[in-house]
Amino acid sequence: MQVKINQTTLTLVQGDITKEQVDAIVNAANEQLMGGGGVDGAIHRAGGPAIMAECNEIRAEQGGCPTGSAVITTGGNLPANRVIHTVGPIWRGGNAGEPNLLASCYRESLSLALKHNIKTVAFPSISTGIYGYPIDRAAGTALNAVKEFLEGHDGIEEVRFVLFDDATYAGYENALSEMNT
Ligand code: AR6
Repeated sequence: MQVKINQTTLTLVQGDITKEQVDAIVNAANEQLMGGGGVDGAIHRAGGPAIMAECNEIRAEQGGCPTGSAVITTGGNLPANRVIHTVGPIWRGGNAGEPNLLASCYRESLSLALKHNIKTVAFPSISTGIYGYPIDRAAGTALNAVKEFLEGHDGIEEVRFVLFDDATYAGYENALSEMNT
């Protein structure tokens, strides 16, 4: 599924983000940038140790990456040149600021992409795995945050959501169909 927002193409695909041929892929990381399971584990496995080496440097310099913010490293051996690491909120029922923090992940990642002249960027579904964010709610928040950002900023050619399983893809497809694009 694909729509156009200003000059940017917004695409939904199902697949493994580590295989994507884009300038940067986004990682759903943790605040310590220590690696883990889910898409984080897959990215470090596929990209090799150069990614963790840069995460270690960032941790030494600034102590990690607070929830809702983003940092950038090399893509190591990945097809993508860069990895943008962002930290989604852990779902605590929805009244602990989760939607704002999740939206901030997308905004901060796209700001960082623009700053680094990245033209094509792929996102996973941040927070909806180990962090337990319900897919339907996350999909609406994610797509709205990206749409709002793209309405205010030119320079990114494509934002691609790479959704791992059927249920996640369906959740994003529904949310995008319901949006005014
Ligand atoms: N490509 C695309 N999406 C994937 C892939 C992949 N290769 N592998 C998993 N997903 P999660 P979170 C999907 O748990 O909820 C880690 O331990 C997955 O099916 O990766 O933000 C970190 O270190 C789900 O739809 O991220 C943190 O501690 C989505 O990616 C914590 O998990 C996100 O699931 C972050 O949890």
